[in-house]
This record gives sequence, structure tokens and C-alpha cells, in this order.
Amino acid sequence: MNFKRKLLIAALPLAFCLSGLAQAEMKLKVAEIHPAGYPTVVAQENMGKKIEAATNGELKFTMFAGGVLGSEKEVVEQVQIGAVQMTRVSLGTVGPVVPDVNVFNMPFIFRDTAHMRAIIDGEIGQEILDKITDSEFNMVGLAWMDGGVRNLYTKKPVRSIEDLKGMKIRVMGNPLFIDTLNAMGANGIAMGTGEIFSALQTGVVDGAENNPPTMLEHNHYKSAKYYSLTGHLILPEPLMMSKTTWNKLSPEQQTLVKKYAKEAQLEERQLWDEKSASSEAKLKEAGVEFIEIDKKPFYDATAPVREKYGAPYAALIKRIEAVQ
Ligand code: GTR
Repeated sequence: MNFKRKLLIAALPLAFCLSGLAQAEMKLKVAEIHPAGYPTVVAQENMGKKIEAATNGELKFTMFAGGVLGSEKEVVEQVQIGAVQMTRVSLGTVGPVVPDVNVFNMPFIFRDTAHMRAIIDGEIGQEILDKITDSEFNMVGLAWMDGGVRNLYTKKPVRSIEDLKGMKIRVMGNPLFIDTLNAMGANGIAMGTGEIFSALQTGVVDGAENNPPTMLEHNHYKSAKYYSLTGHLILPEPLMMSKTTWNKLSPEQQTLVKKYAKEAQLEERQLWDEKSASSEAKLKEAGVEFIEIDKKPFYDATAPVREKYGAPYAALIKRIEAVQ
């Protein structure tokens, strides 16, 4: 054997070792539209730490909060191509990509928060996550986070459905929500979360609809001082991984990711309840008027939306209604 060859053979174990090391550590970017400290952000950070510890540092998560990696729509696109490895977004953003999830995006589909939680914790919740995973869009649905109850906030008070007539109300980019707001008599206008603040300020829209923590943390309350408790949407929020990333994980790593994602679901819920209560108090302190409003006219007005979008899911909707 000549000298060069000997040298090559001697170096092989080192080369294997180095390539082994390179494979052993995988870096995962997690994208969040919400700012640091928000319940979804904290729960995902804690999940990342637990997974990192349980895999001896093989999976390293870095949180990019505050929308620095783009709007939810852009992030969902990046997750599909594997440029972002994990995210939590509103189910509203997923609907236009995986239409089967829209059954949870329908107005008044859940009776209340307890009903929604019973559904996402049970088999129907898993079925909708599986719809994401089994779709052709290269994402894996892992768990749910609580996105609270969405109510209307406006620059002029809405005390009855008549007051909403003709108002321009921002919604997420999902035709179902435009139809919902239009059915209520408003003008649904789609834009990304990051655009709402200035749209409210400049009068591009007359209002928006969301939960108290988002209204507070994204500063929407600075322009919209009236919060009408319509409760028209209760949207759970899926935690998703890029399937490109998922397929690179060992079966053991996949099991750990699933396990800690489910733990994050429950941890976020607790953080959510605390955050909702404190946000409500802060909004009131800041002069936001919480308006109790008769929900029935809103429920009735949106019946055609449920008929239109719910038609293919009649059996599933019966099962949702039956859950106590
Ligand atoms: C929040 C939700 C975000 C985002 C936002 C919005 O409640 O947590 O994921 O969807 O609403 O309306 O853009």
C-alpha cells in the first residue's frame, strides 16, 4: 500500500466522526408573529428547551418572535419549503392552504372556550391536525394552542349589529372571514397582522377583530377603544413542523417532539388564561370600553356562512356539536 493510500485510510475515522457530528446537531428556526413573553412564544421556547435536553442537544431550537421572519402567510410558505422549520399560526392562516381545517374557522362553531378545548384535546382535534399532515403541503400538525375568543374592536362603538353596517373591518386573509364579516353587515378587509396598527391609525379600516392579548400586545387599542363582545370566532392555533425537517428526524426524535408539543399545548393554555385576564384589565385601565352585546343577531346573520362552508362537513359538525 502506498503512503498516500495509508494516509487516506488513517484519516477516514476522523472524517466519519466529523460528518457524524455535523448530522447530530440540527438547528430549527421557530417563527412567531407574537412578541417575546406572549403565551404561545413562551410555551414554544420551553418546549424547545425540553426537546433539546431530551435529545442531548441534537435538536436546537431558536425562537424568532415578533414577526421578524414575516407574516403568518409568508411563514406558512417558508415552512412548506423547509426554510422555517416550525411555527404556530392561527388556523385562519392555514384554511386557504388546507381547506379541510376551515371547519374550525367557521363563526360560532364552538359554543365556548371549554367546548373548543374539549374538541382540540380529543379525537376531532387530532383528526384536523392529521388533515394538515396528510395534505400535500409538506407540513406536520403537532399540537394546538389556545388563541382565545375573537370579538370586534372599533373606533366608533358597536352596540348592536346595525352599528356595524358598512364599517371596514380587518380580517385575516381567508375568504371565510371576509364572508363572515360581510354577513354581519361590515366590509371585511384582509391584511397581515403587522399592518393592522397603522391601518387603524390612518383610518384604512374602522376596526378589527381579535382576542384581548393581541389587541393589547399589538397596540391596536391605541386607536380602537370599543370592544364589542360578539365572540364570533374561537380559533385554535396549530403548532406545525415542516415535513422536510420531520423526515430528517429519527423515530425517537419524532416521538419526543410529539410528546413535548402536546405538553406545550397544556402549558400554553395556563399561560393563556393568565394573559387573557391581565390583558382585559390593562385594556380597561387604558380606557377601552367592553361592550356586552346581544350575540343572537350575529349568530343568525352568519348562518349562510356556516351553510356554505360547512356543507362538505355535515357529519363532522354533528360530532363537534355532540361533544360536551
Ligand atoms: C391572533 C393570532 C395570530 C394572528 C392574529 C391575526 O389572535 O394569535 O396568530 O393570526 O390573531 O389576526 O392576524
